[in-house]
Amino acid sequence: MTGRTSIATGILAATAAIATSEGLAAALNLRESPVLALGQTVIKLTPGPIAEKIISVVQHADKPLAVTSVVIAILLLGGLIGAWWQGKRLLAVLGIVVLVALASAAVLGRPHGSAAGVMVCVISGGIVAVVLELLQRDRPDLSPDLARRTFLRTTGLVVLATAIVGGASEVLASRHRRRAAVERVRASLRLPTTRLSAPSGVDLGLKDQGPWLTPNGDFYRIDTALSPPLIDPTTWKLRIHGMVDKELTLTYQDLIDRGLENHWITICCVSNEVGGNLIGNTNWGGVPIKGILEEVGIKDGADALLSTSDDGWTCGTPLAALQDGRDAILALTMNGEPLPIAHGFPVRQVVPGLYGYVSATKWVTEWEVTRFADFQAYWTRNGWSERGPIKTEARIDLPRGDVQAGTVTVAGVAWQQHTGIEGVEVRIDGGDWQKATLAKVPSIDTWVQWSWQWPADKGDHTIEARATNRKGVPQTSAVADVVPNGASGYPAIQVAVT
Ligand SMILES: Nc1nc2c(c(=O)[nH]1)N[C@H]1C(S)=C(S)[C@@H](COP(=O)(O)O)O[C@H]1N2
Ligand SMILES: [Mo]
Repeated sequence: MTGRTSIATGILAATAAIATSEGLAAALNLRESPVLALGQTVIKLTPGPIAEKIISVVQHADKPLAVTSVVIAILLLGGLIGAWWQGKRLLAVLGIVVLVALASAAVLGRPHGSAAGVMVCVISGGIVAVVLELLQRDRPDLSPDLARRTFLRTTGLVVLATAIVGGASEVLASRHRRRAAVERVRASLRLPTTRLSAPSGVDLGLKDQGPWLTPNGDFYRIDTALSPPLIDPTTWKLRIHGMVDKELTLTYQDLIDRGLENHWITICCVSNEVGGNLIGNTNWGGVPIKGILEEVGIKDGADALLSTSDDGWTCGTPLAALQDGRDAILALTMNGEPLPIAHGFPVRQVVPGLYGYVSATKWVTEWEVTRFADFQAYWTRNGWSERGPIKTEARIDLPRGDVQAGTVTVAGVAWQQHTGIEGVEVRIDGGDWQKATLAKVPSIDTWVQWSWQWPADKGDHTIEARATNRKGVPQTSAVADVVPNGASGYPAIQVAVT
């Protein structure tokens, strides 16, 4: 067998092992296959600034990218194992052991990892050996021609079996069934909430500018979940413990019984570049967090709420922001409907004035009242700041593309949730700042749309904007990267006027 053929058989053996592991994971109803668990581990171990660069380049393809890189790594290792199988058996076996060990560690490191998952890894490792033995076995008893045909037939059978098992496992994967079941429950919920329409005057109604009220389907999504947690609200619980006078466990019905408040709140990601669109505004229906904290009683010295999601993501929120009376809520609804699964169904946190990574835990299941000195949350461990108050920012949405000389509408949004925006100014080619007109807002917790009529001359021009908050402080011109606590600097666009 040539070196190239033995590498190819190794890649095929690895493919068969992946198909087997996916098939077993589906048959055993595992929450996650080993490949998914490995992908999650890659996401978790990627250092923050690197993760940030990757997200900024590949945008929402970050999740497929994590899975693809895991699959490619497994196939490469498979190729090596195939090359070693005949001459360096010990190395080849060691390669399989390493693969099984890494996959098992990834499975066990996940919140719902189990012994069954490890068994799937072991069996799949065995498949690599079985396939290599089948395909690379020496057949001195056969004529070269017959040996070749036998090899091709066996290879064909392995490919076929791999395709069938892989295809079936994708169809049968338990997450599809569980997702359908959770979607059915979600659709049947009748929550005591009203669908608010945007208050009058908030939307300038300009063509090509996004609406003030972001539709759920257009709302940005940021999280570390390769496949979102699928939670039945009837079994959902929030366990509250730590530095509290009395522990408390809340059910979905408990929250409904407390009554849902609706609040307009804009949420924003710390990874939003200047001018970026990782920001959205909607009305959230939920239960005030402040009252729940009062009920459990906070012990002296506590300054943080460490929240954990069903998928093991963690978030540290300053208690002060949850107790100072702002509309921090445990949200059940988004724009009048139960939270979409991707946005945290059944329950998530929403806190005006803080970036999502320190406040907006989706699929939340556990609260520990504690001290910042005693823990590090997911993104803090990865290089982001411990606390993430939102910076004053403006974004320019219009004009899009080149325009004709004359009066041109320049427009955008500006925000600093829970401080509010007092004014926005625009300047052309570094000239004087000109006051833009602001639309209305229902509170200081949302973004505000702004516009300015520009008498545009022919030529290439740079448009910049800056917002000033309601404390009278203009946004900084200092350019900062999104790491460690959010981007800053004036948004700018280049326009050719013809
Ligand atoms: N469970 C969980 N919650 C999470 C995250 C996550 O990765 N996992 N990401 C946070 C971040 S960084 C942001 S910006 C917001 C985004 O919420 P959205 O996807 O509903 O827009 O969710 C927050 N809540
Ligand atoms: Mo974020």
